[in-house]
Amino acid sequence: MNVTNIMADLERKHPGENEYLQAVREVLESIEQTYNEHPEFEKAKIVERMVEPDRIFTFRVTWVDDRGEIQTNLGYRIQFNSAIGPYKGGIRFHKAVNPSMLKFLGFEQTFKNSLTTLPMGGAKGGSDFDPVGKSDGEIMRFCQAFMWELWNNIGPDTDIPAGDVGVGGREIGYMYGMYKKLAREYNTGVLTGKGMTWGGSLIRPEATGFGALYFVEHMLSRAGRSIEGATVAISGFGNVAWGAATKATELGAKVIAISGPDGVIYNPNGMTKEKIAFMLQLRASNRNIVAPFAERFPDTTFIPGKKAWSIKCDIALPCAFQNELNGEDAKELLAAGTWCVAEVSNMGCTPESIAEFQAAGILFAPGKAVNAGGVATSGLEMTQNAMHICWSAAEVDEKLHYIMRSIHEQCVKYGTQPDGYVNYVKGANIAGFMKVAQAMLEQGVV
Ligand code: 2IT
Repeated sequence: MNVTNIMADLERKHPGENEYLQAVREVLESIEQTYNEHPEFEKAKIVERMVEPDRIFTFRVTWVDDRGEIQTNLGYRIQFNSAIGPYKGGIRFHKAVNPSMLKFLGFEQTFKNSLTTLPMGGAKGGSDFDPVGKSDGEIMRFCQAFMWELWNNIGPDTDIPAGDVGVGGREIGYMYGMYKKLAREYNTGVLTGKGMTWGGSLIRPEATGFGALYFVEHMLSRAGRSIEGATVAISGFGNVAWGAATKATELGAKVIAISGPDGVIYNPNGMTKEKIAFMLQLRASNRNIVAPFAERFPDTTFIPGKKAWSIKCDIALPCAFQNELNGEDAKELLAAGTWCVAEVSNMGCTPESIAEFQAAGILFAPGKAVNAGGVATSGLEMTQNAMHICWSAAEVDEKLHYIMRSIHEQCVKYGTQPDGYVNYVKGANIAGFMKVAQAMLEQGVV
């Protein structure tokens, strides 16, 4: 494989799809050496086939807003790779959603799902629908209209969507209601992240954040460090940030920052139960601002226009959006003494920032390893649905622990450099790739 040639070809075919090209380049650079030790991969053109999605559905979603006006959005489902299992991945509702964003996410999902140890292929979907400021009725009508188009292309053994940015339990509920009506079957396993009374898995809402902290614990313990007493800066205040803040606090760390598009909350005394619960209220208010947190808790300060990375911390956890931490932010964190960065958002760090962290020799791990607990617990939800049973929270949490330990071990196995430094980016990419590549090889040219 020649990365330069493959990338030049992709850039020609998909001009301007920057996030997608960024995600592919990172994986190809990581796997190049290992790939070239396997002439059978080269012969089967595994990489050339893997970088393109199997298929993309694009559809119009038309709905009526509260003023009676007709609105039109674009909807997508990208079925990326089904070598090791049915297509699996979230749905993102955000005004900036476009094919490049969903292709990067679907590509990443393929390797992430492979790392989970469970049999799931990669997919992603979404819409440029902007949930900010929408009423509950508008959200419901949009979700219904979205599913009206999508339902025929998904199924418990075909393609299983879930939540992502802008899609939580409420949206999954509305989408499932419409799916059930159209399919005339109670196929619970067609979506994950469901409500607890109708097939949802305990711990799924917490799983992305909890799993991330379990991963961080493994990283730290290997490096001879502990999370207890460490200061943690978290970006975002949504479902993922909430799970991370909850578990970090439970493990004895002090969460000193959360943030939103409007600025950062400096929280020098750390989280309390009330503060963590208020994060959920902020998300549910649908306003996408974090400032009210400081009005509610006088021991905190709102700093407008600033990112979480402006707060001095030991551990930085990007939990919001892709490329939310750039090279300048990385320099600021390093100067302030940050010694561990774990991406919890997908591709939260730019390539420049990752290069900074790795050059400084601090602990850094990529989203596809750190945040895989979310989709892994979706996989456990599918298993419970298929078996028509419900596991206890403790059973699910124990399995999540096992999975995160296994992902960490795979990263260490494939990412340990001759000098002992663990390149978690390389480790995660090679481990995720090997399993998918082997399956594609054995299944022939399809
Ligand atoms: O990025 C992700 O892994 C998710 N949004 C969760 C996907 C899933 O199928 O649970």
